[in-house]
Amino acid sequence: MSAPIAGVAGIAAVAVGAGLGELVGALVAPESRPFAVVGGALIDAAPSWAKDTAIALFGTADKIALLVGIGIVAIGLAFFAGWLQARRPPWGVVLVAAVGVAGAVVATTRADAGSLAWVPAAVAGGIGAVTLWGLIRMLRPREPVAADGPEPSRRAFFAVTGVAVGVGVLATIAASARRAGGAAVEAVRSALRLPAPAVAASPVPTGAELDIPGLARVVTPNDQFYRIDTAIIVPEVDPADWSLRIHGMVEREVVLTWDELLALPLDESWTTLACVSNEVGGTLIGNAKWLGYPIRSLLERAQPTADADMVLSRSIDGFTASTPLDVLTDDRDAILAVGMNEEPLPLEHGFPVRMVVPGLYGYVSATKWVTELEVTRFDRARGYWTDRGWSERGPIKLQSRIDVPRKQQGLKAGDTVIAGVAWQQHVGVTGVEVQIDEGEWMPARLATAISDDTWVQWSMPWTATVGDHLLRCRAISADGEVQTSDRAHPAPDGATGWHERFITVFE
Ligand SMILES: Nc1nc2c(c(=O)[nH]1)N[C@H]1C(S)=C(S)[C@@H](COP(=O)(O)O)O[C@H]1N2
Ligand SMILES: [Mo]
Repeated sequence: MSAPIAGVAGIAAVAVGAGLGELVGALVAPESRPFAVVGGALIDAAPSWAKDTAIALFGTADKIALLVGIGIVAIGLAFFAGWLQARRPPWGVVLVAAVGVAGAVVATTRADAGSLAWVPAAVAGGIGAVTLWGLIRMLRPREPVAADGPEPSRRAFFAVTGVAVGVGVLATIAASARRAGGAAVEAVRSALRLPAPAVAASPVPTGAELDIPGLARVVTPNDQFYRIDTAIIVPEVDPADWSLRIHGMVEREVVLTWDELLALPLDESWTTLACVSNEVGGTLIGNAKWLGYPIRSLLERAQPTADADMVLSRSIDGFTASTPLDVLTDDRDAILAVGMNEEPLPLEHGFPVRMVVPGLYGYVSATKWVTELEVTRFDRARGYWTDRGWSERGPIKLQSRIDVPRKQQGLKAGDTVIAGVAWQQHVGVTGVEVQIDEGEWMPARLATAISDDTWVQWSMPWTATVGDHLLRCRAISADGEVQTSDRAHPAPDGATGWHERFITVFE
C-alpha cells in the first residue's frame, strides 16, 4: 500500500480521535480538552524568547497561532503514524496510543485539572489508535485483486476514512458549540449588577479626550482592551464558587467570598494597564475605570509578618505574579477589581475578580481569575514569568507612542496633526516632545491627564510638506526623566527607545 494512503489513514484516525476527545472533554472536563492541555503545557514550557517572538509575530492572536501550529504538528504526526502502522505494525497504533497516554498524564498535572482531567486525552488516544488499526487492516489485501476497479476493501477504506474525518470535524464543531452554548458563567455575569461605588472615580476631565481620529481613546472600551494571558480556554469561574485565600507569612489567614467582597465598600479608580511584552509603539496597553477593594485593607486584616516583602498572587489556572508588598500597602489604588468600565469584568479580563496595580507591568501585578494571595519573600518564591527569564520586579517604564498620522495612510500635504499617548503609571507624564526629520525637539500639547496612574494624550499641529518624513516622540516624566533613546527589547523588564514613524506625504 502506498505511503500517502497510509498517511491519510493516520490523519483520519487522529481526526476522529481528537474530535471525539474534544467533544467528551467539552462534556466532562472542559479545562482538559486535548488541544487546551497541549497548548497550555507548551505555553508553560516555552522560554521567554518564544513568548516574545509569538507576541511580536501574532500579537494578541498568539494563542490562535499556537493552536494552528499544534494542528499542523498533529497532522504531521498522524501522517507518520499511519505510515508507520502500514510499514511496521503495530508501532503506528502504539504511537497514537502513547501520545494519548502522555496527554492524559499531562492533563492531570495542569493547575486547573479536575478528577476527570485524564478522560478527554484517553478517549482521543484510544479512539485514534483503534481507528488506525482498523483502517490499515482494511488496506491489507486478503483476497485476490479484482481485475477491474479498486478492490472492495479499498472502496470501503475510503468510505470509512471519509466518515472518520467527518465525525472528527463534526465532533470538534459540536465541542466548541457546546462551550458557547453552555456559557453558564457568562449568563451569571450578564445578570450581575455591581454595587455602586463608595468612592466614585472623578469623571474624565474636560480636555482629556482630544477626539482625534486614529488616536487611541483615553478610555479603552472593554471590547477593544488588549488581552494577554496563558489561558487557552478562558477560565469560567462562577462567583458563587469563588473565594480568595490570603495566607503565608501572615498573623492570621483570611478567606473572602464573593458576597463578602461585594458587601465591602468598593472604590473606583482609573488605571492604565500595560504589558511588559509591549514593543516601543505597540498596542498592548489600555486604560479603564476599575471598581474594587483596596488590597491594602485586606492585608491589614491578615497582618503580614515583618520579614515578608512580596505577595505571590495565584489564579485559578495556576498563573502567578510576584508583587512587592510595599507597592500593595502604600497609598496607591492597588485593588481587587470586580468592575471594568462600569461592567463586571469580562470573562477574558479575569471575571469575577482580578488584581489591578498602578505602576507595574501586568505580569507582576494584574492576576486575573485570582484566588489566592500568598504573603512571602522574593528569595522564597517566584512568579510565573520570573521562572521563564523575566525580571522579578516590573515597574512600568516611561514611554510614548505616535498614533497619527498612521503609517498606512497616504498623507496629503498641508495642515495636519501629530498625536499620540504617553505614560509612566504612578509617576505621571509632564511633557511630550516631537522631532521632525531629526530637527529640534519641539514641545507637544499635553492633554489633561485623568491621573498619574493613567496615560495621557498629546498632539502637535504640523504643516506636512511633500516628501518623506521621520517623526519621533519622547516623553518627560514628573520625576524629570526624559525618555531614553536606548533601545531595549521587552525581555526581561520592558522595552525602551523612541517611537518613530516614517511618513510619505503626497501632493
Ligand atoms: N491568570 C492570569 N492573569 C494574568 C495573566 C495570565 O497569563 N494569567 N497575564 C498577565 C499579563 S502578562 C498581563 S499584561 C495582564 C493583561 O491583562 P488583560 O488581558 O486584562 O489586558 O494580565 C496579567 N494577568
Ligand atoms: Mo503582560
